Amino acid sequence: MNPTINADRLWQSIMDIAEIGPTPEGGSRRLALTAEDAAARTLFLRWCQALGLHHQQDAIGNMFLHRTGIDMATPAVAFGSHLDTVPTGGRFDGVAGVLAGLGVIRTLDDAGIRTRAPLELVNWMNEEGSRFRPAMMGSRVAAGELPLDVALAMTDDDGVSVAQALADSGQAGSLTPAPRDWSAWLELHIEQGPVMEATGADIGIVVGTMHARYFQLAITGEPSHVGPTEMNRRHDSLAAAAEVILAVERIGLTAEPFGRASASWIENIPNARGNVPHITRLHCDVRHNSADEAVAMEASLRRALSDIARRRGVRIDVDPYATFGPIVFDTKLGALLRGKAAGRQLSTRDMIAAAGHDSVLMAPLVPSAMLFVPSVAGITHNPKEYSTKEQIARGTQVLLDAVLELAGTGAGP
Ligand code: HGY
Ligand code: MN
Ligand code: MN
Repeated sequence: MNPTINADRLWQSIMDIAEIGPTPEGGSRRLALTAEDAAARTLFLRWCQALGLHHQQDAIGNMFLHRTGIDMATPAVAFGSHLDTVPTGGRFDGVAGVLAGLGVIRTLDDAGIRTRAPLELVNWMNEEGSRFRPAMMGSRVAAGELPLDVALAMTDDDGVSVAQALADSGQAGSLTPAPRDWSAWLELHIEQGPVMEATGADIGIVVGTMHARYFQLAITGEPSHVGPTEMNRRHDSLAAAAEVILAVERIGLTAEPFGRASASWIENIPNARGNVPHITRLHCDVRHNSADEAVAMEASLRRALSDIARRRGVRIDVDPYATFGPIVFDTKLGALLRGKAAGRQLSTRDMIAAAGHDSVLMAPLVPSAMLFVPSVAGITHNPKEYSTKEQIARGTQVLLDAVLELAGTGAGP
């Protein structure tokens, strides 16, 4: 029988990380490469080095913690997730997957098990894309989907570049970002939706993801005075942005239940009383289970933008800067996870991920799969985000069982 995950220790490590960048409402705020993110990385690294794991870090800040196997020539079995959060983050998004991986390794150590293949635990840099776009930045660079120099030059709202933030936080590694020598990639993640709780599923087998299309919009009008300028002489970029935001929402509502669309970031210039705004920048994304439908949603968006621009005499520039998915995860790995869950008398449900995950970038490179644990009331990107100790431990146990099957065991040094 495989060793049993120490649920209390795993839960405590999640609570210890949650002490870093805590928010008053009980959540976590650790934007990528901030002091809080660096502090969480330091604590995580300390835990890993206490286990004798070998630390490598690449030039975009991805962390790789390597546990030797009996047969070093064999590609590693890899698993992990991300420690960065959104501004209104909870304590479990990403963290659960990184620390579940740590829990697997700690449990193997406790049991004196050396796997045949090496193991590799990963913390991906800037999965959220809240501070620096795009989301899944670290895994995109490692997968070769985003050039390193383009990522390094991206800036946050204060004009700080990724390169500068890496230097300031001490997170720039020496390794050139590149795909790693892995035989399989697994990611445990919270569901971030209500389906598993509503259907009583213990383990979500993520069989694929939505297709998402991200846009940076720039609306340019004309600065003028809020008093003397008659309404029909204005080219108000903020009023145009208001129409755009509602058009994005309407596109999402029309695409329900498998579509989503959100405008989530705004910058307004000069944002000054008395001044009709003349530059307003927005970030929005559309996503759908079907790639064709997501493309159709983009077409609707572009029609709406043209109409708004024409009626209001403003220019709207569209930067379609990133996408993700849709991908189908490895069916053999999915079957392995399903079988390991059944072996633990856990119920499973096949799921499609609506959120982005670093596994999306790994899937084309190496057999990849994800497993979900339930989110209480489906709440996420919210301080009230919650999964129970038992839910996370059950998922971690399935992860351990799958890792042992993939990596193999055997007597050894
Ligand atoms: O866009 C995304 O879904 C990412 O997880 N922030
Ligand atoms: Mn996440
Ligand atoms: Mn997230």
